Parts: sequence; C-alpha cells; structure tokens
Amino acid sequence: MAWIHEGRLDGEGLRLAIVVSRFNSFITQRLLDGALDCLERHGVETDEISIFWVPGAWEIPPLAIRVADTGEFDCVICLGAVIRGETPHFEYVSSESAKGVAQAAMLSDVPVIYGIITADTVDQAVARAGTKSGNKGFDAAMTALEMTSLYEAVADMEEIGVMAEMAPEAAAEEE
Ligand code: INI
Repeated sequence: MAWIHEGRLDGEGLRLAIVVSRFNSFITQRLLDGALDCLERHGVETDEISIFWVPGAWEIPPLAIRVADTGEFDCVICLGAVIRGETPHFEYVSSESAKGVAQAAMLSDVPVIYGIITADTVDQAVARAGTKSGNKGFDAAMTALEMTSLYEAVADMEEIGVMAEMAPEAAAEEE
C-alpha cells in the first residue's frame, strides 16, 4: 500500500510572515484581511503574525526571501495585485513578481506562497478579493498552512533518516 502524505490545516504554534504590497491597496488590503481571517480561524495566534508592507508587487520577492532567510518564520505569504493598464508595465511587473516569488520559494527552507492577483481589469481583481471569485488572500493562507505542515513532515522524515544512519536504536525509539 502507498504512503499518503497530506498537509494539515492546523495553525497552532505557527509563526507566519505576510509580505503585502501597497500598490492597488484597495485590493491588497482585502487580500490581507482574507489571509488574516483564514489564519486566525485555523488557530494561528495574532501576535505570531508579522506583516511587511512593500511599495509594489515588484518589491515583494526581494523582501520575501530576506524575511524567509531570517529563520524566524514557518512560512511567508506574498500578497499583491497587478492590474493591466495602457502600457506594457503590467507585463514586466506581473511576470517578474511571479518569477521572483517562485525563485524565493525554491531557494528558501520554508514555504513562500504566491498570492499575487494578476487581472486585466479592476472588476476582475475585485472579484478575486472577496466577492464573486472568493478571496485569493484567504486561499493563499490555506495553501500556507498545508505546505508548512508538509515541509514539517518531510523535515521529520529527514531527521529520523539521519538518526537511523547514526544510531538505529535511537531512531527506533523516535518512531
Ligand atoms: N505594482 C503593483 O503592485 N501592481 C501594479 O498593477 C503595478 N503597475 O501596474 O504599475 C505596480 N507597479 C509598481 C511596481 O510594483 C514597483 O513598485 C515600482 O515599479 C517601483 O519599483
């Protein structure tokens, strides 16, 4: 039979960071509210959550990786809103912020979650920030809980594996 590994949605005892951008804050504030609602409903203590405001989505990845590297947090959630305008600026900001968060996630020891909305219109962005299409901040926070628990499960496996190599009796006790 296969071993199934699934993340738990239990935030008790977790310390979380949220990096959120001020640009389009009428949307990002709603994403932040959704994320906080999710975390608090799942047992994360309010004073275990740190919020870092940055100017725009472009600035999210460089700060997110630094926050992750402090070792102070179990997970970093990135929230932003990039809305298409009349110029190609949208393409640069949306693709670089997505690539940057992906890179931060690959390089960090803790999960770095992508909760940046990219929308063609303000209506589309509003729909994803707590109206017709749910709240992408809430969704990002759910993903954060799930991934944090999976990272912990894998770290526990690695620890038991290392112990097994060093002292088989100690590993057996741990299990
Ligand atoms: N930043 C956003 O977060 N969303 C946008 O829609 C946006 N647009 O379209 O310009 C945006 N630009 C600012 C950018 O993120 C940087 O803050 C700025 O270029 C300074 O580095």
